[in-house]
Amino acid sequence: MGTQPVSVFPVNASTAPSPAVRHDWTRQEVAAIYRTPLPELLFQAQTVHRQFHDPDRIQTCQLISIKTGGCPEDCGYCPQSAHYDAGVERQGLMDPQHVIGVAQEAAGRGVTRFCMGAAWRQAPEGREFENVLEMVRGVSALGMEVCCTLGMLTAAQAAKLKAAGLTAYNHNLDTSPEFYGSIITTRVYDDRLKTLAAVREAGITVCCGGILGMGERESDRICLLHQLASLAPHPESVPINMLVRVEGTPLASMPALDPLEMVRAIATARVLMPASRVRLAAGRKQLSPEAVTLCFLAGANSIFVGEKLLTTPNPEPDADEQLLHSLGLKPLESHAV
Ligand code: SAM
Ligand code: DTB
Ligand code: SF4
Repeated sequence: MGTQPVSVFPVNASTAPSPAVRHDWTRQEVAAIYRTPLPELLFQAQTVHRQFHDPDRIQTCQLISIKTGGCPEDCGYCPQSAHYDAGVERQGLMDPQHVIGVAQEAAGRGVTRFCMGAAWRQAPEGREFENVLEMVRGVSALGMEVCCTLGMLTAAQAAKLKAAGLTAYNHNLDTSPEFYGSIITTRVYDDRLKTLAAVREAGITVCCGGILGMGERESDRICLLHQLASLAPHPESVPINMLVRVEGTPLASMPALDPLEMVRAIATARVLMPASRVRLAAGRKQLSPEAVTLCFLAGANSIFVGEKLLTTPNPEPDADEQLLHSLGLKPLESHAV
């Protein structure tokens, strides 16, 4: 651990000019930020957070699994991979009107971003893709931010999604390039970067983050954050997931991650990518309200709400509402229209 706090920002937040958004962070700088003594790191993250975001607002997003299980990829963390038996019931692509109905109900509860996930290696062509476009058009018409995560995309598919009203595409780098091959063998890091480039090229905002707690080293977490912060522009949305350990997957018996690693990673993401929305994504059910609060202090300003993530449980909606209320935090209003 470094002992010198890294002074990336001036101390006085109220008089300091907004720091520039940088894409040229060095690995050493990222490591030094990540290893800053935690109170100082939280202070720096808060300082930046307040220059770019309203500290009282948390965006609430909702996920739906529009096509579940049977995925040909072998991602070691994922209950939807056909390579493992995690007891997930396979389900073909949902009916667009059903999905739009779920989004409408979520919008009624103040949810402003709706994310549709599919267990595909790559987005299909033909009827199924047309149905996804219909879902995107329907959710977009509700005035919500619309996100999809469908696996790899071609440039032509990205353009069609954009034309249908897609505002964001989720495609995670998950971990460092070095550790990637220990978790997934059916695709390479570069495939992910290519899809991210196609999304960017189409004018869709990028949602890209990773998973902590898969047995990676601290240096892998630092390297993931460095990769994300080197994307230019930065991903507008950065989901930081804590591994949900699902029985039947190769990572089911990983030791639990120290929640303070989530806090450090979020604070580092906030400092590196000051204008991005940092999402405390999967794993909240395994975190105490105090740990979640520290994640907010570290600069997380987005969460998934609703009973389920894609296939695994999320905290009860009542508990989430109570937590946000007790912290005095309010949901962010929609910016999609
Ligand atoms: N198949 C597409 C893909 O992989 O891009 C989209 C769906 S996939 C389930 C979306 C993301 O969920 C993955 O990239 C991964 O980061 C995250 N994820 C999947 N299983 C997880 C788990 N058990 N714990 C935490 N995050 C997980
Ligand atoms: C992201 O980074 N996390 C979400 C969303 N993007 C698609 C998915 C989390 C999935 C957790 C495991 C599950 O519920 O299947
Ligand atoms: Fe398939 Fe996505 Fe799960 Fe990997 S993370 S197995 S690509 S659904």
